Amino acid sequence: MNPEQSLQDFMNACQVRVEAALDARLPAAAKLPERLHQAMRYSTLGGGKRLRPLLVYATGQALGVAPDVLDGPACAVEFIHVYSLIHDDLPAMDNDDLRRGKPTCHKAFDDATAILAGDALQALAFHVLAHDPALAVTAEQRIAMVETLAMASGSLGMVGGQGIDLDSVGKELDLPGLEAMHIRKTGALIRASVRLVALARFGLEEGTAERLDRYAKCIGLAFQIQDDILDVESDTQTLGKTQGKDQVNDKPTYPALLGMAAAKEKAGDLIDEALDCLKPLGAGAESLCGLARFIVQRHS
Ligand code: GRG
Repeated sequence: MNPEQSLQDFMNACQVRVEAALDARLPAAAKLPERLHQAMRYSTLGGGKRLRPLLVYATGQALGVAPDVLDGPACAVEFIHVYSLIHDDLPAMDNDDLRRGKPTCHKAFDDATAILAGDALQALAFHVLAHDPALAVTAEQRIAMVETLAMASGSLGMVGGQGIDLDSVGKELDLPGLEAMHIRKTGALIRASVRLVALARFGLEEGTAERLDRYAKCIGLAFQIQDDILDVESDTQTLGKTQGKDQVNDKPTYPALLGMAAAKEKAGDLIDEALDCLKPLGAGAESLCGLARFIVQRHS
């Protein structure tokens, strides 16, 4: 099997796995309040690359933590991600009609239901981490995992990055400013996806945890650079969301600041650095290596 094929197999298997795990953890559509639960299921199920859950399972593979232990953390990071997408698409934020190839939550339902669906998915993420019976860890580990996800999601993480983004409209962000925004907005949750598994692994040596954290930080930034590149070079159908919005909204991006060629080079350098971090982990880190490459090779 060539390495690309084995990555594709790994991704397919994890995507199927996490779809079932998400389905099982979401409230049934027929459960009161039905419309809210339908909206949560509509936005969560049947779409997206599932990059953050993939990182959870791939880190588990590298550290010898079994997938069934990790279904809860994989769902928790995806629930936070989906909540952020629902809220980001609202008229008060990015005002988008299309997400994952279908109408955004507030278009398919209404603004108020979309706000509630995002709120409830966020709460569900923490419920799953705090409660999931298959997550075989000590109470201390569980608390550390809840704390990690809370920090990554809140005003010092993802929401803080969105805050910087909102403040930056119509202003010139320089490269450090742009980086500070994306390290929080996109990077924090990607980093948490890897860190949650390091926390779930008993007796992990500090050096390995640090290398994994550096890997995650590099791919998080590379992911955002590629996102900016695709906003210029791809099309709405392939992306499953409206293409070209960064330029229309006059958003600071890596291609705008650095030029397209330098933006691609920077993304490539970050992936090289990420791959370097994984070298001491050996063959078990193959999927993490593959996901790093996938991040800059993806088309959507
Ligand atoms: C509004 C609470 C709140 C937070 C907003 C992360 C974020 C902060 C908003 C998401 C909007 C966005 C388009 C961010 C840019 C990068 C990004 C996270 C893209 C979407 O992630 P993918 O490509 O999406 O992993 P899929 O659909 O594949 O899961």
